[in-house]
Amino acid sequence: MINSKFLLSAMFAMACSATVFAQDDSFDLSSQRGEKQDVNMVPGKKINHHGIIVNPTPHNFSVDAQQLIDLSQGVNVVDKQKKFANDLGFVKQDKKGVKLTIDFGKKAAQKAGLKKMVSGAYLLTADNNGINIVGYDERGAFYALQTMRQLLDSPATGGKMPYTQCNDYPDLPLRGVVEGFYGEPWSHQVRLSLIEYYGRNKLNEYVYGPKDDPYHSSPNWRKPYPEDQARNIHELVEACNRNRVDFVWAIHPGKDIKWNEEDYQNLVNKFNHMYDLGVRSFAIHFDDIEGEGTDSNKQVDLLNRLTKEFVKTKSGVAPLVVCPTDYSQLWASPKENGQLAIYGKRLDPSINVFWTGAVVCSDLDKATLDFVDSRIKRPAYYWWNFPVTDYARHIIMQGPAYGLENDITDQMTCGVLSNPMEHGEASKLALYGVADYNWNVKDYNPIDNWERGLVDLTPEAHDAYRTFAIHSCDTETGYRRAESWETRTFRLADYTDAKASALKNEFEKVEKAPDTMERDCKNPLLMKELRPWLVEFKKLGKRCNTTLDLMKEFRSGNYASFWSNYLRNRMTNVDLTAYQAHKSGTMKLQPFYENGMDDMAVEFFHKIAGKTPAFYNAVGTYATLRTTQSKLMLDGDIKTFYHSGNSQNTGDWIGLDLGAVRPVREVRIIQGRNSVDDVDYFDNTILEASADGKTWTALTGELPKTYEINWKGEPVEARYVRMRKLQSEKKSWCAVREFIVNPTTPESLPFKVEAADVNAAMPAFDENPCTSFNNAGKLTFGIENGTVSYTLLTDKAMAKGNVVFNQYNKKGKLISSTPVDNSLMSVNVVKKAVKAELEGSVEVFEIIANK
Ligand code: 14T
Repeated sequence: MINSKFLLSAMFAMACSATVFAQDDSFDLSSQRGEKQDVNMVPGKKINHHGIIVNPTPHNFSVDAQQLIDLSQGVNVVDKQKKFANDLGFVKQDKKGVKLTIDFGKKAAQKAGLKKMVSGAYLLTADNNGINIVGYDERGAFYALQTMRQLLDSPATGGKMPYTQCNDYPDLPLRGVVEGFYGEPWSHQVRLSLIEYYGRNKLNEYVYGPKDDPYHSSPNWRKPYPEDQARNIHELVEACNRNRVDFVWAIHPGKDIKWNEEDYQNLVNKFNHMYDLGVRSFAIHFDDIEGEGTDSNKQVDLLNRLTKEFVKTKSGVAPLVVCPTDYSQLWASPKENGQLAIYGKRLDPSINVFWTGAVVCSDLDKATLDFVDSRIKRPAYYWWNFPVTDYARHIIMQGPAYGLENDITDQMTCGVLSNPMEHGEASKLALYGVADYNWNVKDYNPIDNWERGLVDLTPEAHDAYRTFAIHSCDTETGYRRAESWETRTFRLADYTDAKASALKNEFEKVEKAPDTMERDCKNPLLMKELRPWLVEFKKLGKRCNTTLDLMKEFRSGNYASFWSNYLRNRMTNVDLTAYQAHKSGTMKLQPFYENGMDDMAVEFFHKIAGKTPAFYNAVGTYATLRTTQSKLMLDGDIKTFYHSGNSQNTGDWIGLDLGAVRPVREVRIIQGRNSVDDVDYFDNTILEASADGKTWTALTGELPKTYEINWKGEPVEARYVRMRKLQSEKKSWCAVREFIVNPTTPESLPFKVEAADVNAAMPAFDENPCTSFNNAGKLTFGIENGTVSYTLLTDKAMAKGNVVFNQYNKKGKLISSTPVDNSLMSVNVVKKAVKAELEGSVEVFEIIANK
């Protein structure tokens, strides 16, 4: 059941990536697990348009850019039905100028030979007789003007009109946007800016349904809008009318609707109120609800009665639209008595029905349309949950709009609506693609569209915007999107100067892009939305760039300088928190940084200590274990967790590679997102160890329903430790908050440690150079026999005051005191010394005893 905001966002992250498994009746999303985490590549490639850019891509389009009509004298507009006076701002008008005739209507369209008699179709010709526009309807003629405007704006025409033949039409009748996300609804200003963008890109639907508008959803759907908001809605309707967009006002009453006369009247009253504000199209959203509101027959009764008593009696009202509760194949009942089949049998045929596809955020394919269409007995209205980010609000999706099959027809869907991000301006890039796809399904080329969209949106800064966008696409755990597909990163072991210099080039672009956009981008609304991400993006570029420099320095063997520079490239907690709120580069850039820094720390330790550090890597049957996400179970923080991103099966395992065969004496595992009632854990496991990764020794017996596994015993020589899932029915994902092998404790050390907080000081002795603690006063420890010197890894540059390394004899007398003046330094053990002490305020990474 959905009972908390946290659960909601965690759950739909998963519901956004799954193979299909239909459920019967319930809406228990916690049992609806996503499966697939594959990231499909972006199809298509950039093409040469020879300087003629029109979006959406027209059908039957030919332009001769060698023959240009000069419009500098102005055009003589013959607007036969006097509808376009406000749509011609892009040309100068002059009665003596080139003739531009505009007409529309079925008859005129037939006479002119339009290829398809559908709303929005038009013919645009330009030659020595002038410019001629014939629309199938007013909208079609308006679209012809959009095409003409784009031709004049195209680089190849220099503001002149090329000879043109364009017999164009939309493939899908309903194209547009549903403001249907959770989170801050768009501002009035952004909505107006978007509506104009719809018009320019031949989108004709704007469904208004922001989940967090209180007057859209429960319980306030019954109330009229306050005056100022009502005025704004009226303005939106007018803006839509100007742009030949249908404004559809949606209501979300299902959380508390009572199927009685009173609530029916409440709904009609609200619709009448909206009608008075100019609204002529209405939708009812029954998504994300449970209980009474989900009753399919009652939903149908309501919709059919409204059709009869409201839609058909008021003048000019368009047929209703509905979002069913079963809007996704993930839980839609496939049965005869399921919601979709009931709609199919009973719902008024004029009503369109939304559908999100195989899962909540899914690609569009024929298989899922077949599933829904055969049940609802009409072409579904595709609600595409892209680029919505309400389930991953730290992400801004700037990648290509892709995942839409090229052989979809209007017999399968009546159109595609995009549910965008709460960042409206930053969603335009995706909408540029949605508009193109809807209009011309077969020719849709996602990469090419994205390349054009970048230029269209930020003509003055498109290179910089491209650099930001290509590294800001994926969601990590939700609807997976290709990212950084032109960037080749590498691990330290594979370093070559050639690879490094290619990457350096890219990182420099990343570092510079934010400043370039600040300087050149002329869209303040867009900049306002992107800015928090741009700030983080620049820092990301810088630390990646420095990582390359560090690799070079490390390889040159200048370890002292390397270590002090390395320290400055670590992310502080403040850096981390800031990055986590506004992430980019999650697929390649940040992993390059994290892996690079880890690799160097490991190799560095090897070089200076002469042994393999206790730095462990996750291994196992899940692909996500090989990504940096698996570090969340190795970070010593029990609030964060690794999440498998795939369902569990008997035989699956999650483990650690200890880097070398070691005596394993203790293992601690904390499973689940919590240890009380979470479903995401192996509910039947066994703990095993192996020296070679092939033959495994059981450390425990069968462990049913055990969130926390604690094992301690006679040391076993092993390089790998794992928990393996034994027989059970559970199919959910698996979460692990911590996976600890051989924790360093005061008892596990062969010498005595004294400090204000002894446990907190353990990172100094854990043989892991990536962990540290902040020494405040004195850290004292016994000197083992045979120790000739100590290597100290600290952060001297950040130390407050003096730091000294003291040595004492048996009687407790101070016999040596050495100032610590470098972050990497070695101190010899003096004769008779039995105790050592580090004194001063300094971050300590490792104290290595050399024997
Ligand atoms: F109406 C639907 F088509 C739909 O997609 N509903 C919501 C939508 O408002 C939201 O923006 C979208 C993307 O997060 O997903 C739907 O909301 C969900 C989906 C879940 F799987 C809410 C909770 C879930 F667990």
